[in-house]
Amino acid sequence: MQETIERQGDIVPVPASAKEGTSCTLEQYNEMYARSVDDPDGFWMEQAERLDWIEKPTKVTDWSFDPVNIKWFTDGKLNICANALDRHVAAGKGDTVALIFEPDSPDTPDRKITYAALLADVIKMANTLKKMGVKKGDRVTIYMPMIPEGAVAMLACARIGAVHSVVFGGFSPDAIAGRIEDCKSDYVICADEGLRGSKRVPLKGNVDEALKKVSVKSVLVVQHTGGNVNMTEGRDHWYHEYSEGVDTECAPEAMNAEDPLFILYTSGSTGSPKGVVHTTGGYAVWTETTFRYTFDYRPGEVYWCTADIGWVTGHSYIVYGPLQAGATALMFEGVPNYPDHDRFWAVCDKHKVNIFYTAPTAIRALMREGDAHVKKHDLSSLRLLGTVGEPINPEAWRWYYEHVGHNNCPIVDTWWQTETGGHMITTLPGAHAMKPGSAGKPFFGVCPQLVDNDGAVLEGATEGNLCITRSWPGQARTVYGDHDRFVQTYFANYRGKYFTGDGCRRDEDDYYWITGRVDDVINVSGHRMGTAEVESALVLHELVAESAVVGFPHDIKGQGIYCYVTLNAGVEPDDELAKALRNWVRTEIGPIASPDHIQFTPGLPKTRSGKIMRRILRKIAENDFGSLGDTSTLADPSLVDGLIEGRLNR
Ligand code: 6R9
Repeated sequence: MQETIERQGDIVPVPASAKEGTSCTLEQYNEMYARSVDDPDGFWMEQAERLDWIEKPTKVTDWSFDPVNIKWFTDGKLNICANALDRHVAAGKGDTVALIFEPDSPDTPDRKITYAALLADVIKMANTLKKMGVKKGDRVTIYMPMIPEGAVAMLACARIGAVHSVVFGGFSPDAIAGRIEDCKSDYVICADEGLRGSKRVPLKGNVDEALKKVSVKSVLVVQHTGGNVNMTEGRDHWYHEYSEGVDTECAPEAMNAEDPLFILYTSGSTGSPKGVVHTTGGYAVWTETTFRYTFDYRPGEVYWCTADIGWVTGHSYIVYGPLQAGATALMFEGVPNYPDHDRFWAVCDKHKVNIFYTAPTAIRALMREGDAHVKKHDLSSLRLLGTVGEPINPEAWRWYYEHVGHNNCPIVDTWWQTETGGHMITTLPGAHAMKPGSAGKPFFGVCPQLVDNDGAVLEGATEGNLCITRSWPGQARTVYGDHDRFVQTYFANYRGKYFTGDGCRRDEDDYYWITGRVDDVINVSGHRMGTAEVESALVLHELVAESAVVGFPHDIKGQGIYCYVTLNAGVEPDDELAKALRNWVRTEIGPIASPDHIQFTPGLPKTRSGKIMRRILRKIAENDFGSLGDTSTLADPSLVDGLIEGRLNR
């Protein structure tokens, strides 16, 4: 029966349906949160007990933010793949469906893979990797579409102690090459092609291109579409052939809690993407615990996270979180608008999805298509909704709540980052009233703090830079090969604290509202992008002298990419060149980095010491000309009028 929710101003109370049978009421949250900060050792040991340890840790917390040295469960040994699969099979849950695979086309049959079958698949892949020469500690690059074999590849690496580095299937050959080179990976797992909205993505072709720049020992190719690909003798192996006859047993490697599990590249405000390193024990406990409490998962439920395994959300909340919790997770290969704009809802209806987790950009795009697409399908199975990746505007929140969640599904707005491994700030469905647009409350063990630009701590209802003052189990430990960069990026701005790079407001009820990045990182459709990366790609073009890239508000994407470009002397700008530059960035980085606007300018506004005044460029891109602030320190203040004129012309 549909519940009517009484709205109290901006507060939406916990729906009665969410209180029933919840694993965490408000009283429990308060009690557990207090314990998690008063007695972290006891609290986290208790959470860790849900997992199988090969050697139980005797030590829980062991960290410092000054100097930076982060360790959890230091003397414990475990294998996360065994916790995701073997543990459930041993407990008699082998017949429970682990993954439901919904292919790109609704006409292609779906697949349901039980825990026992998934374990067999992972063992086969693990032994194939061993046959290829992969050893504990080796880095393996995974470049796969959203098919179960992507998850199988990750779990197989984890099983044998290899460190995976998943590269999102939308990234370019250059981006793959850079990541292979940075982590010195000798092995690649890819598919022949991917499918997205009936279009084929040449995954193996892109790997071949990348391998013209860097070399690896072997490439394992999973046959998916059956499309034509080139195989290099001696280097490339078809998975279905090479795996023939491998052993059907493979004991999971005993990993130290602090052995690296994976590297995932993410954008920062400067330089090339950083290889964020997560280790085994803390990450395992963090993803299992956050999955369990944030989604209040109940046995038998179908859970669907629409992220790609190439992002951290896919790592933590398609693969490691749900599988360690023994859940049934849906994996979708396609896109929200193929064959039509109702695909998400058709899939929810078809598989009777109970928990649905997606990004605000997708909600906004689908909202724009109208309610009819939602109404066509029976969404009564939905019990809980979630969002991640960027702030959600209250209008999109309300639409999601009313039209998708039929006014009785709690929405969890989960704030977290690649570096945090899992959820950090979110309401818990059975415990907290919701405020549309606010992520809510800190998760167990998370101690947020707001500081001003000088690092002074701000108390009460206020707004500032979001820091976290204590370590949590799922925290990233380092940047691959560059610990100093890790320290400089996250711990140098405010000594002794982890700085998130986000701005945040805390209201009178101690709810947290993320306001967006305060550094030169932009968030395009929930994807993090360093403006510096787009700038470096642009200046690689032979006609470009200089560029400055900023974000601007975009109705669907949240933020769009605005590029100011100065051409070499004598080169005349025109629309053709703008188009060429757009394509150039797409090929250099990938389609997610496509510029929305290119504005040519004879020069960039700089201070006399040569620093680009980004504040001014941001305001102009936002069409906010009234508050440009002080422009008198510019070397050439007259440039600004030309920039405004250029903006008005587009
Ligand atoms: C999980 C993920 C992290 C950045 C983060 C913040 C933004 C993520 C958010 C959110 C507001 C939320 N972000 N979740 N902002 N509300 N619920 O997205 O990781 O790709 O590393 O991005 O995304 O700005 O700093 P990642």
